[in-house]
Amino acid sequence: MARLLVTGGAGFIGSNFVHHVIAHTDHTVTVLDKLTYAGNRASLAGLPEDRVRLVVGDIADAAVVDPLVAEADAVVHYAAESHNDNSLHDPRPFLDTNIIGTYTLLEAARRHDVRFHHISTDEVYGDLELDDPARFTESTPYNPSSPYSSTKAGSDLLVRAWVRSFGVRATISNCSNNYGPYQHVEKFIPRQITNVLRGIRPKLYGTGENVRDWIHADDHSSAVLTILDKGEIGQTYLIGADGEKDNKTVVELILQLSGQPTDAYDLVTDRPGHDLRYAIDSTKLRTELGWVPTYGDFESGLAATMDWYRDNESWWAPTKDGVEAFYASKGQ
Ligand code: NAD
Ligand code: TDX
Repeated sequence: MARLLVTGGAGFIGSNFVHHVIAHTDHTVTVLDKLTYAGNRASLAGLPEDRVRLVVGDIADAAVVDPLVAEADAVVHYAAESHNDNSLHDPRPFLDTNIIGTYTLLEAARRHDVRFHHISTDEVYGDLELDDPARFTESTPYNPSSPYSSTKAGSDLLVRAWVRSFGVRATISNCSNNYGPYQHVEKFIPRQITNVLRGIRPKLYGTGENVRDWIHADDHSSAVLTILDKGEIGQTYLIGADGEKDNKTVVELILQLSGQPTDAYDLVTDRPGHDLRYAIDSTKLRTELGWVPTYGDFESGLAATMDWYRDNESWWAPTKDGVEAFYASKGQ
């Protein structure tokens, strides 16, 4: 049994991780979350109160962070400003949370010699051509494109420096695009699912050719637990489940599963600097630590996610109109 401090545990992937930990281990969890527009207490509803505690606070506030890190056996650091489109509109919160917040946590982990796992993204590697047979590996050079991905790259480099210079016991994982329950409706898959539920046509940026490598959030969680358990200090592990799909194919699948014509979508203004393709080679995690994903079939995982949004309208409805108004103001 371990005491985990999970930052950003009221967000999409963090809350999926907390549910996974409660279901599959006997660990206790303290969630540290600022409850920004992306955090939601309701994502932690139903979890046992004797095993999960929510502390509302900022990871960049050392006075809040220090005692929580001191009492933990391990920190699992999910908290971030996470949306590329927002980072193009207003980059400042990305620097404050992703850079200064990570620095603040690392200093506390260093002071109290606490095991640290840093959650990051494949976007730090930039993008690949559509016809490139290559996939990202742990040795691909960093080449981020957006304010979001550059601050995530910066946070990864801080973790590496704190390992090398100060002996912090840290690991890093860079994961591909996640889907599943509790994802904010600003993101691609929930935006299109809830559009269809509301009778709005799905919106594809540009030509819809861009490729993302989809993994179910629950598989991301099992990978992170595997790294916490067996990962080698100082190492980086890429997490992916061989789920490459272009955006048009995903929208057509959502429409088909909803019983709608598969061409009932709109092409809208492209994202500036839009990364073309991401693809992960997760051989290291699979061969060295023995991790395997369980959601092999994207279509059934997507159908289950669509059911979740249909059954949980009260979770997403309060944010939907504001998100659509923001996109409409940008022609998206
Ligand atoms: P999210 O935006 O859904 O959740 C982020 C959470 O962090 C929210 O609960 C928010 O309230 C909290 N938060 C933000 N700023 C904070 C601060 N200063 N102090 C405390 N809490 C704060 O994000 P997500 O999609 O769940 O992503 C979680 C992590 O996973 C991020 O580090 C992201 O870079 C990484 N990641 C995401 C994906 C993906 O597909 N979404 C893929 C790979 C990696
Ligand atoms: O309405 C849309 N239409 C559209 O075509 C939206 C919101 C997005 N898109 C496209 C842009 C991307 O090619 O869909 C793809 C996925 O977009 P997002 O959900 O915004 O994800 P992405 O930019 O790929 O980043 C995600 O994966 C990596 C997460 O948001 C990041 O936090 C993570 O690091």
